[in-house]
Amino acid sequence: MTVIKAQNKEAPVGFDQYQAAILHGKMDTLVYFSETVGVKRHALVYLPPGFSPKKSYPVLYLLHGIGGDEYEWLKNGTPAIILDNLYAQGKLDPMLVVLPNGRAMKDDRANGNIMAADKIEAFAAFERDLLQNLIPSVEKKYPVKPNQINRALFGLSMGGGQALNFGLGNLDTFAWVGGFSSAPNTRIPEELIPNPQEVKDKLQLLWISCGDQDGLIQISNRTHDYLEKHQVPHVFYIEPGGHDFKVWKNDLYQVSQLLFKNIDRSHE
Ligand code: FER
Repeated sequence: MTVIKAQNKEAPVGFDQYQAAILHGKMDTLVYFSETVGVKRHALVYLPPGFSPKKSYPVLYLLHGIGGDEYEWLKNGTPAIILDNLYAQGKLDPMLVVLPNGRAMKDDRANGNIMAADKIEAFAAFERDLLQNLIPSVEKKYPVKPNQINRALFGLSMGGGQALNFGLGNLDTFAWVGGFSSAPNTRIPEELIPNPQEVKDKLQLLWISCGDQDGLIQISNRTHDYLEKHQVPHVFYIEPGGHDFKVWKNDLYQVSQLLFKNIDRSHE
């Protein structure tokens, strides 16, 4: 069982500070037609420094929370800065990062009552949009390595619940799965992981993290307890902090360095 202790593993000072003197990735916008919702939808895509259409890349799908949309990570989490800095230090395997809108409904803005039943349902409906509409559109527009081993699904809070539900529910589509401060939309462990052996066989990484002051920590604890009971290897990472972007930025810093590494690519 892999357990990372938080104390000496937090991101170093400056990890989220813009540095002019290094190479920078680019933010792109993907517009795709969603048959699931019946409208055009938008996702942001971070292309790593040195991106070339002649190469091909694995993809991290990174999901937002209940009060956010496809811009939430960009506005509050500075993912491009964090990743640019890690690339400059040679700490990442090149990947695309897709920031979708996880509220699969016609008006997908976080307006009005963000807890309204139709909006909560739209977070569940995003599973179909992701699998049937977004992923195929990403793989059509960008030079992307296909297959489960090259897809990661992570998210924060409501998006953490989605990442765990959809990732563990589609083990042939994603090999790297995790939730940051996952919300009550996370399935109960018995439904989330009905077949622990299959998770052991198919996943490269299962990540559960939460701030130690977060009111939702019980969700992560119960998932971890079940995984431990069934001896499913995973990272359980409890870090100082609450339900906020200080924690999620640190999570992105930690997780991105684990992704797509140590895989046998001899067959590609
Ligand atoms: C809830 C509390 C929090 C809930 C969702 C959240 C669906 C989500 C929080 C977030 O995304 O930050 O009871 O129910």
